[in-house]
Amino acid sequence: MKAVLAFGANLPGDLGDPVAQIARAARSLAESPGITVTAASAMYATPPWGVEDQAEFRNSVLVVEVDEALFSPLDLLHRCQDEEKAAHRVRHRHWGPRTLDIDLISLWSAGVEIHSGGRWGAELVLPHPWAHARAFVLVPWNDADPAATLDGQPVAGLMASCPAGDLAGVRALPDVAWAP
Ligand code: PH2
Ligand code: MG
Ligand code: MG
Repeated sequence: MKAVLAFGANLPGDLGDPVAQIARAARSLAESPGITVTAASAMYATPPWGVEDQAEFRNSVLVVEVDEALFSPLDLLHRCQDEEKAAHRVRHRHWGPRTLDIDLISLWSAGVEIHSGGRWGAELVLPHPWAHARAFVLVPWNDADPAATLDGQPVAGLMASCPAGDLAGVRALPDVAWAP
C-alpha cells in the first residue's frame, strides 16, 4: 500500500520546536517494520489556513510504502495518532494550534486509490476531504512526487488552482533537514 502522509506543526512542545517534532515522528514511522519511505518533500513554512489567528506552520510530506500484512488503513491512522500523542498533542480548537498533526491524504492499494466511501465513518475519510484545496499540502506533495494524482486529478494542476495568495505564502526551507 502506498500512503501519502502530511505533517504539520505550529507549537513547540517538550520534544522541541515544530520541525523537531515533525522530524522525530517521521523518523519513528520510518523505523517501524512495514513502513518504508519512498519520497520526501522539503520542509515548508506556511501561513495558517482556515483559522488565521495562529502562528505560522511548518508542513511537509512523506510518501511511504506500507506492508498491508502489518497495517490496515485504520492501523496506519492509529500509528500516526500514536505519534501525535507522543508529541502531547492537545485538541483545544478545530484547525487550531498543534504540536503535531499527521494526516493520511491518499492511500493506494495494488495501484488503485482507496476511496473510503464511508466505511470508516468520520474517523478516516479517503482521499482527505480538504487536501485538494490546501496549498500547504499540495506544494510539498508535488515536491515529493511531481507525478502524483489525487482523486484522478494531477496534484500539480490542483496546486496551480490554489489562490495565488496561498501559494505565495508557502516557502520551502531548503536548509532544514528533517526527512528520515
Ligand atoms: N492544519 C490545519 C489548519 N490550518 N494551516 C497550515 N498552514 N498548515 C496546517 O498544517 C494546517 C493549517 C488543520 O489540520
Ligand atoms: Mg490536518
Ligand atoms: Mg489531523
